[in-house]
Amino acid sequence: MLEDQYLNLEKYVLEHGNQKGDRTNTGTLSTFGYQMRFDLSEGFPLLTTKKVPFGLIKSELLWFLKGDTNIKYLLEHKNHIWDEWAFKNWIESEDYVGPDMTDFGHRSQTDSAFRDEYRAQMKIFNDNILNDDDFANKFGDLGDVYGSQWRAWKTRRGDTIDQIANVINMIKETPNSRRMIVSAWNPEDVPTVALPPCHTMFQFYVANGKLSCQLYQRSGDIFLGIPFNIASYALLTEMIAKATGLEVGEFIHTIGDAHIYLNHIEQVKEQLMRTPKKAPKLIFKNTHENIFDYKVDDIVVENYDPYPVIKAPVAV
Ligand code: UFP
Repeated sequence: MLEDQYLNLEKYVLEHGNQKGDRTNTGTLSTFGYQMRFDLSEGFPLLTTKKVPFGLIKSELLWFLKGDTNIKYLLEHKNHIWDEWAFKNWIESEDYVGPDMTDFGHRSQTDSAFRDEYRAQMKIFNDNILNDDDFANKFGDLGDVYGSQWRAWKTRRGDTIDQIANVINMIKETPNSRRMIVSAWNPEDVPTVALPPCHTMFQFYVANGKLSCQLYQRSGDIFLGIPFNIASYALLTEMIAKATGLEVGEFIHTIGDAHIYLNHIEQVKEQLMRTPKKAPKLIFKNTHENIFDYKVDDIVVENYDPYPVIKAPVAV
């Protein structure tokens, strides 16, 4: 079963993980250097042992691929994954006149009166982004996040590099190349950005008419983050294989610090009691010659019949 790769990671870290503190003060069980291999010809690795929201994964990936860094596109697709990062820019600006939102991430998890206030301000923020272009330009843009790192990496010379277009060209023209890498990690930015890239770099490999992709992820929240990351990179591999006329090979997921937060342990155990079902199928309803032209409705998963979601707090 495709999904055993992931369930084995959960089991391994539960049994062998080091108890370790972390930036969020939640505490983790953690291991260093772990690899999963998903043979994409067997199906699409969207977990069935709990529901994973493919729609959010898809719109986020298309957003990255467009080189877009403004959350407006995400909000138009009802995707709120990146809201907090943009919201922070707004509440720390002079334009913000609402109630004090300092440390909203922690306070909204522990203080229910504050949570209501926070939700009300977030709603105002989202409405402004969607309805006011000037506001969206000012506060919706996240700067140097994946979209710009992938499609418009800034060079010292003052121009930009489109790493995705370059890697697609290389796959087509020099498929034996060992240099087909996209990097998001910029040491110059790391000290100042809010969240240094978790998916640090990925590399493609072509053999026997099949395209494989390996991701190096520096840090992975096994219960909440990794299921998203697996599906996102599997989708990216499928899209790039389509664009280059290749079959799909493997998605190889290598993780640096792979951790289960201590407040996710019960959820992980609950998930491990479930028997995985057959993996769903990824279907392209429309294909585009240009990978940057895809719309969310062009891609669907079929035969996805997961167990229900298991709720868990996000470490902030
Ligand atoms: N995280 C993921 N996947 C992601 C992402 C974040 O698992 O795609 F953006 C998790 C890993 C870690 C936290 O638990 O978010 C980032 O914290 P840190 O920067 O301290 O590693």
